[in-house]
Amino acid sequence: MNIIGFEQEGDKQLWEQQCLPIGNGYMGASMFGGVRRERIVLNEKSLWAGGPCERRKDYRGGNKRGRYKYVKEVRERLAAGNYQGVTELLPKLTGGDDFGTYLLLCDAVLEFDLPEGEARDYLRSLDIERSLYCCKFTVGGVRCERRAFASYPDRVIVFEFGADGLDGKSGGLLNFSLRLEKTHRADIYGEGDTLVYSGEVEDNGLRFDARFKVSTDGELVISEKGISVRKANRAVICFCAATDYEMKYPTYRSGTAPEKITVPIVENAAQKGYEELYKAHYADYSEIYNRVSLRINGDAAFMPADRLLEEYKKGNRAAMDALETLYFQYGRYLLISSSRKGALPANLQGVWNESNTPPWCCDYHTNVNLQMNYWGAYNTNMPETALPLVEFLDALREPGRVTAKEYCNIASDGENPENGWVVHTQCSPFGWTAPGWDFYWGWCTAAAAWLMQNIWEYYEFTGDGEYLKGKIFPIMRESARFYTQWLIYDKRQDRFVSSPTYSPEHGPVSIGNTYEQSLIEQFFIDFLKASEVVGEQGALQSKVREMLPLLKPYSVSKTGLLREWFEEDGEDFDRSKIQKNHRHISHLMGLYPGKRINSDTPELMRAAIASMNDRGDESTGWAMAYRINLWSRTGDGNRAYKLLRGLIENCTFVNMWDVHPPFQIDGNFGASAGIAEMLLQSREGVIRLLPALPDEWKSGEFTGLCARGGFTADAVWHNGAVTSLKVSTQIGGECEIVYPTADGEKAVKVKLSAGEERVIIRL
Ligand code: FUC
Repeated sequence: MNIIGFEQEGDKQLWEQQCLPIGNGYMGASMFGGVRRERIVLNEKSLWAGGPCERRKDYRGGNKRGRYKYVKEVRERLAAGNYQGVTELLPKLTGGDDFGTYLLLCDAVLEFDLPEGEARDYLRSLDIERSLYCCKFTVGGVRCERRAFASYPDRVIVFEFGADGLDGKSGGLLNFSLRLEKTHRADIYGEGDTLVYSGEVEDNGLRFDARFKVSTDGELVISEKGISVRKANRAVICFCAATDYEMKYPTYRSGTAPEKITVPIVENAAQKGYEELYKAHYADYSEIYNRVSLRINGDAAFMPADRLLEEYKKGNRAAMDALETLYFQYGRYLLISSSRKGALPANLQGVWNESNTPPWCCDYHTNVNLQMNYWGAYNTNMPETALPLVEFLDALREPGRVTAKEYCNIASDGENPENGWVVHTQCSPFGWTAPGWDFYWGWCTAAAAWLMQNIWEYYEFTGDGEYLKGKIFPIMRESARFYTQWLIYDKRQDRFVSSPTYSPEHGPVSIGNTYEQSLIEQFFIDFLKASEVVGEQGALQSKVREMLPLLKPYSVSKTGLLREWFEEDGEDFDRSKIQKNHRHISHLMGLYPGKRINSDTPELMRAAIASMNDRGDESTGWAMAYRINLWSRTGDGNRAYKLLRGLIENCTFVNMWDVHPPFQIDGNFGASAGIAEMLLQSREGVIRLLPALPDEWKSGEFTGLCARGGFTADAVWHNGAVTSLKVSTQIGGECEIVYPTADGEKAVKVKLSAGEERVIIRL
């Protein structure tokens, strides 16, 4: 099933629960679908407060000067075992509080004049296969149909409104007005057939321009009050918004008036018209979306989303199959809709946001969330959705160098212009890379190492060596320079450590916690592989090779758990700061998304499983999604399924958005990636089919899931056994495929040339 639909009007105040989102990476619209009154929340992804501007001439991305002195002192005290003694210094290891926030563009409020009476046959739906929103109903002899989609190729959001007489004769029944609410400081005026909303963000003077260009067969009046359409059958509004933001340090301004972008876009779109625009949108969207299909057990009939969720909770199997496949594809829909090349990456809410004070500033959180947003990009066959992340990280290098200098004394200069960059727990489009304004959530030196995993995997899945060499590798190389200088040798622990460290977001301050050490270790492993691919060997690679075995991230506690803190079993260790069942489960990075803990490391795997049991199966949205992936990697499909079920039952709104609370989109993305991980995993040239299949998924089929090495698999299964299997590749290569059959596990080795596909089991 691929439709999220409602048969009743929802409460328009309950944005995070009721809206249906459409987007094209640059912009988003949240649709509520009212009969007489419609609220549309509009967003433009670069519309942020904060950053450099006239009134913040001294903006430095949150970086305070010369903080490395305190870091040095903290390191020395920690190394001497004086853990208590660092508390007074930690407030020095923080950034400023001039972070800024993602903003709402505005609300569009529409009022429709319709005959009296109750609306009938109401259906508001989001068809994620067609990437099309629709709201239709009849009232007092009038059939209304309103559609909307967000086109990436034409960079517009298109709204279509129609009204027809049920008698087939009467016309001119479409009468409505549109006005803007919750606007920023702006001029709002009519310009011919276009409503213009043009202004600037009060905080930083960021200029924006938004245009609603109307085509209608009725009477049209546009003024500063908004749009009025009378006696029409149909009206189409082409909407485009843009700002003068540019992802470029240090000014972050393009110098181009935003109307230079919006005017040609809406003119061009209006010329094309609805049908042609939709055709181009569908071609673009479906080319990505249709690469992957999934069916679990039988085919599912449509059920309204609220009922679907209710039936799910009751354990209705058909509803569960339907909702699980929907949830999987919805994650893909949301990423295609919120992360496309040319725009900023998906933030904590993708691109959708109804507030000027959204939770956590609706930012780029990098201690888990931004990474999780992109977990499904590769295995669910949409690598191009990750390109905005690569661009974003590339652009973070310059401001990240300032943080490296001020906090770590790792300076870039004329001789060493790319000597190391870093980012901590959060960042903004204005290159805010400093630690947060409180050490206990804000300090996270391994965030960049983790992000490197996200972009290295672009190569692992696509095999695009040119892109690796030209774009990804330079970012990785500069990170490698950073970490080789940041790590220090700790005599007592006999290893190279990151110090100080703080395991997100609980526990005491420590040296070389498992989170940091394991993320840096995975990064070093990946960096050496990347160096081989691009053919670069030198002093940096030698240094990484030398440090790698001395990172020693993992150890097992007295009670058989994977240690989150190296010092965990020591007498002085402050256990009071540990929160049992904490949502972050940061010591398991090596199990997922990393690859160091696996079936070839049984002792670590046992400890990891014990740790997951210790942490428990109840958590907040994204943390549930994380656990699905973790359990998948252990091969325990039933446990992964239990987490998926928990996520859907307890952490999902009726519009299928993930609840932290509040709404946070990483849980949607993480769960979608996790479902793929239950069906296919790949590591070191081995592809495993159905590695974590739950008992409930008796039969099913998928097409287009991706494996490392550039392979794609299609499979059908019955009673846990693969009954049909095809593998293909665009780039050619060798792999081993392991799959369950009715007579046990089978493994075959295949060697394919570029563009080849091989049927391994025919139906
Ligand atoms: C992580 C979580 C918080 C929140 C934030 C956006 O740091 O620990 O709870 O989800 O991201």
